[in-house]
Amino acid sequence: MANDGPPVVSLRADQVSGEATFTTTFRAIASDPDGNPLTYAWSVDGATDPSAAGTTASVTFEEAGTYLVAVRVSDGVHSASASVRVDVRDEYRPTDAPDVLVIGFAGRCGVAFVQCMPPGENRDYLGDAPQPGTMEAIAGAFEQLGYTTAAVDFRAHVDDDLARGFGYRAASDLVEHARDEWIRDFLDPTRVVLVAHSHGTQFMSLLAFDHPEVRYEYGVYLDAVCELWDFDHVEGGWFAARYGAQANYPRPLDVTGRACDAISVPSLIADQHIGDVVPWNVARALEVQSNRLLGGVADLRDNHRPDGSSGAQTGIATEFFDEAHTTVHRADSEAMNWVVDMILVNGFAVVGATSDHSVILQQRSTAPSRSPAP
Ligand SMILES: [Ca+2]
Ligand SMILES: [Ca+2]
Ligand SMILES: [Ca+2]
Repeated sequence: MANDGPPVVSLRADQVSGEATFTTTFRAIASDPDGNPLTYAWSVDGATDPSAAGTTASVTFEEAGTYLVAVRVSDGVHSASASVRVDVRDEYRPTDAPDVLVIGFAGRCGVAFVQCMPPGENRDYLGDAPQPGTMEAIAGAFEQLGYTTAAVDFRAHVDDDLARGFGYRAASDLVEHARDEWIRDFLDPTRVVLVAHSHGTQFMSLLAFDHPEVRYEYGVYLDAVCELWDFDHVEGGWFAARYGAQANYPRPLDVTGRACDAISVPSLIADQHIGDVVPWNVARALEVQSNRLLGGVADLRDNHRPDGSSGAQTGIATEFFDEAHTTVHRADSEAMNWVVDMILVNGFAVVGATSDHSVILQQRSTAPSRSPAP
């Protein structure tokens, strides 16, 4: 068979621009004046795509950028090429990322759960159902507002325990994953909400201080207490020995893991518990304080911002005179009903706003009835 002339080729694509992730099918339309049999070689930005060898190729675009998809057709002697430019945007988070990520920290066992040896046996009880059902109640509030949610709860402990749940390190990893994959600079970032009970509030606050690059829509402080914290985490360097590399973190804890007199706040004489200082990247705090009168443990300090401001600057605080430390985190408590109600009333502030003082925050001493989503 004669082979005097080169082949001719043109390239068609069913999509040449769009939001990642998407897959485009490319189709080479080729002919040869001599009728020679043709072979096809495909490339993306000059790199050969070995998975495509025929007249069509499928390419999946996962990252933003401009790509040149080319096909080279050969009749064995001569060849011809054609290419198509593909423009890929990535302005929106992946479709499998939730609207709202709720991160919870349980408190110390031995108070809410008596049959254990704290802190080693602390466990992630906030996700237990039906009681206390804390995570489900918070996530349910956002679902009632029409958002998809993912809720993950952690124990008041640095490290993971297969039997008792994940600890602070895993929560930090989760925040970094959300930041890199679900938030980034997307126009519809996943919103992050924090909730913690008792000792867990120190870890929750630590997480927010540790990741100032992440915005947290709410911090729900359910009776933040520090009693026995030093006994658990400081004496003997127990916390420090397990934390490691603390000098690399901008956290307010000192090297011994002291959380309960860690932050100096202007206008307050005593150094504050980190669980009583709401960092600026937590948009709104919902602070619950339990019954102080009937004995036992309670949050005795109102929350402040790092500059000493309080009140509407932080969000809202309410004391529940009828409820104890061991019940304020239960889904059926007056306190949790109030928390859910505040979320339903206020929803989210506008993304990108650095501060928002327009929220509806009412001081209440008793729980309101549930109101429907606005
Ligand atoms: Ca030819
Ligand atoms: Ca995307
Ligand atoms: Ca407090």
